[in-house]
This record gives sequence, structure tokens and C-alpha cells, in this order.
Amino acid sequence: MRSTQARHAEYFSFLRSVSLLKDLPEEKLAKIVDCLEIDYFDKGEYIIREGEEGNTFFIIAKGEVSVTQSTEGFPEPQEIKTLGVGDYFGEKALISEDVRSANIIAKENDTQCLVVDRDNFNQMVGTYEELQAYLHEYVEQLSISDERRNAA
Ligand code: WNU
Repeated sequence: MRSTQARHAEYFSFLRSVSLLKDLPEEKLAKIVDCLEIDYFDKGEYIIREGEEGNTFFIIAKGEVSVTQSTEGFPEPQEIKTLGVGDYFGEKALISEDVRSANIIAKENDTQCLVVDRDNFNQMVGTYEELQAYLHEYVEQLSISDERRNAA
């Protein structure tokens, strides 16, 4: 079996490659790795459902996901974008203290996500002002584009 240390090093260097986290101090990144869970999803599986409560933040380690959203005038949720390895999602419900605002659906079998819970997310973001400012700004932009798109 692979050692805990090897696993730690692997996720540490992966997280370092995630643009959002590239400037985080070493000890902070190491702490995130300690608190991570890895979730596996098959093609078509919902990782997040619009309207549900959510307390987790996700980083894609393998595979691709589709972001869809209910839209006025359409019977089915519409695809907004797709995300891949190194992309992240689920920050909006945590930051806006709201329910999930879109669906996230695995596009491939064995899609893997690193999952950070609310407490660890707050520690990661809250103590690092630039990261916090960046995400808050981004989340505001998402709300604006939701309105433009007539999200239901
Ligand atoms: C969008 N509108 C909404 C994406 C991921 C990270 C960032 C964009 Cl910083 P949640 C559903 C999640 C939501 C976002 C993600 O879906 N999302 C969007 C949109 O246009 N959500 N409302 N695009 S991909 C993305 C920016 O992460 O967070 O917790 O769950 O509401």
C-alpha cells in the first residue's frame, strides 16, 4: 500500500498546481491536505444539486464535470460550462450562505474530487485576504451572470 506520506506529497504538489492556491503558505496547504476527503463519481452522477444545502468545496483531481442551471423558458437545466482537472466549485453556497445555485454533474466515470468542508474552507480562505477578496468578487460576478442568463 502507498504510504500516507506519499499520498500527502502527491496531493500537496497537486494543490500547489491549482491556480487559486498557488500563493498559499506551505503550512496552510499542508493542513488542507490533512483535512481532505476524496470522493469518486461515475458518469452522470450529481455531485451538487441546485437548491440543496451544501457545506463543502470541491477541487477536481480527475475527470470533467458539467455545470447546469434551471433557466426561465427552458424545461431542462441548461449547461453553463464544463470544468476539468484543477478547477474548483461549490464556493458560492459557502460564501453567500445560500443553497447550491447550480447542478454539478460528472461527465466521466471515475471523476475524482478533493473535498474540503466548510470549517476548513473558512480557515483556508478567511485567513488569507487576497484569496477571500478574489473569491468574493468571483461569486458576485456569478450572481450577475446568473441574472443575465435568466437563471430560474
Ligand atoms: C455560474 N453561476 C452559478 C460555475 C466555479 C468556481 C468559481 C465558477 Cl470561483 P454553489 C454550484 C456551483 C457554484 C459555483 C459553480 O456551480 N458555478 C456557477 C456558475 O455561472 N454557479 N450560480 N459557474 S463554475 C465556477 C466560478 O462554484 O457554487 O455552491 O454550487 O452554488
